[in-house]
Amino acid sequence: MSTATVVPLTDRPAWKALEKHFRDVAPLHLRQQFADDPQRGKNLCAEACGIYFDYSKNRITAETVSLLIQLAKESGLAERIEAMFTGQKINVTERRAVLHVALRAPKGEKIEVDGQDVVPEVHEVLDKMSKFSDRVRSGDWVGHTGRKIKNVINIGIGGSDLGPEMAYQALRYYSQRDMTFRFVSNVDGTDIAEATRDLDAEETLFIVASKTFTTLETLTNAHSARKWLLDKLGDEKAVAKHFVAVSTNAEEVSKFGIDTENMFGFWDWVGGRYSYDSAIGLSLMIAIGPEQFREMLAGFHEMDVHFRTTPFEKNLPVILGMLGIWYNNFFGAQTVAILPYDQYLNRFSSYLQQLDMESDGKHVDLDGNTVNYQTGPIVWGTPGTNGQHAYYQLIHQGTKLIPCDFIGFCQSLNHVGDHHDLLMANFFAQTEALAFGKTADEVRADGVPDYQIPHRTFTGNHPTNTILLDRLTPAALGKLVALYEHKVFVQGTVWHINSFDQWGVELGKVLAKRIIPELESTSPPELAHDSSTNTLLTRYRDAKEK
Ligand code: G6Q
Repeated sequence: MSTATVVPLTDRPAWKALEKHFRDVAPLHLRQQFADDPQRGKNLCAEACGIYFDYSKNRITAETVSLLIQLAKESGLAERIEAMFTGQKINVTERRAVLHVALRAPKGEKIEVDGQDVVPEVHEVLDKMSKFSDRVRSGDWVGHTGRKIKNVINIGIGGSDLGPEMAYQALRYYSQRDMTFRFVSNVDGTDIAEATRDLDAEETLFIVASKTFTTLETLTNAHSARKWLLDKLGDEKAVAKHFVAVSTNAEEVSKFGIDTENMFGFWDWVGGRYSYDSAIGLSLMIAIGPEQFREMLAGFHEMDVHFRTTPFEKNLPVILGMLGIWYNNFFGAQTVAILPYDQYLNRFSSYLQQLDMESDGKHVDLDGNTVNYQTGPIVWGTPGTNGQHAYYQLIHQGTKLIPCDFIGFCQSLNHVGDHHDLLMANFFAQTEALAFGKTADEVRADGVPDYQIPHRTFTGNHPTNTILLDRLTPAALGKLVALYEHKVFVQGTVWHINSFDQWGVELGKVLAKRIIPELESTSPPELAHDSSTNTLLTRYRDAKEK
């Protein structure tokens, strides 16, 4: 797709209009805006796919929204959406299509890459995963000594770890409870040691999940897992029953000793951080079963259709993405907090951190020019209410502007006393307090002594989005993840960057290689780094020998 036709971001008419408009809107207070328009809380809302999205507590007016939508249009967003959904090679630096949406396309839909429909292949792999998952869950697939598999350990890192782990945690309620699922990613030996120490090798299945099957951390962990297994079972043949792989690299899988019959494939048009709904989600499928996995895919697909077909004014990923642009590029906000009020979503912010920061953490545009505006924000957060007793202080009373996404559910999956009402009372109270604050007069009226008044005053006017769903189901998770995937895409499109490469990650994959022999060799080569690195390496080598 040609990228040359897009006007540079800061020259687009809507951008210029937004710069001017910002000067009018920045001084407005949400307290006043809600007082002026009693219907604001109903007007600045959108609802689709079972997601109620209230964006009224943002520092915007109706005009802001229409200018942001105008900017999305001037950025060629409609064309880019079509380019992605029709398999054009929009990942220009790797010359690849970007088709995570094909992973959840229903049978019969046609999506072509280089003239070939990829949807049948997607379903072939899904069917193979389903058969395998059913066999493991039912006890038909047994370990080398004939015992049922009770433990599944996914070995992967980055996109091959964060997605499956986040989704397993999120959907744990729906998982097979007599099985144990663990996720090993860190090359720190502690990770694999702790994951295996209390498990019986005869009942343990390892899934080695690596798109390239060359990633140092994953292969090191996989080899250590293999050794652990063989030490316990003492027979090379055991590997076939206790190891399967998820990869695009059959040759390396087979070199490792895994029968490629037990390999689940995917494709170069699936980016690591967009891959947990492919075979990379095999551990999740074993946990929740094929049927619920497919329900999750249907949820993803519903959001895909919404994103592709809904006018921007009502389009959830578009509105969410453009509000992010408003704070990032006009208010100068550096970060976004993702605050799910659901314990099952305890890994959701970390997952989104990779999705967003690896995708839009770029400083050159699609044409290779250094950008003269801010791109991807720092994404962080933890589940509520824990954060309230930790860092919310800074959000309420610090000097930084931190836009927050509050995510909550009307129904709890675990009915324990009145916990859910208490949780959600906090959820609603926080966005209210952040928006409206507490004036000095209000504080004084509470009888607070004068010397404390400035300290106990809350300026308010802190922007939040509220994303409210009925219940955390597999489909709901799919919708939420797709919402954020597309939000990231919307922003990447406006910034005119490639959201689908990750050269910064590739750098990490080669950097350590030079140092490994310097640490491990018995006759190490002379150190030729800078004086800091040389001294640190020498200190490490000396201390290690002691
Ligand atoms: C994701 C990144 C990165 C990748 C890991 C693991 O988009 O590319 O996080 O997923 O580096 O790579 P492999 O799956 O190839 O082991």
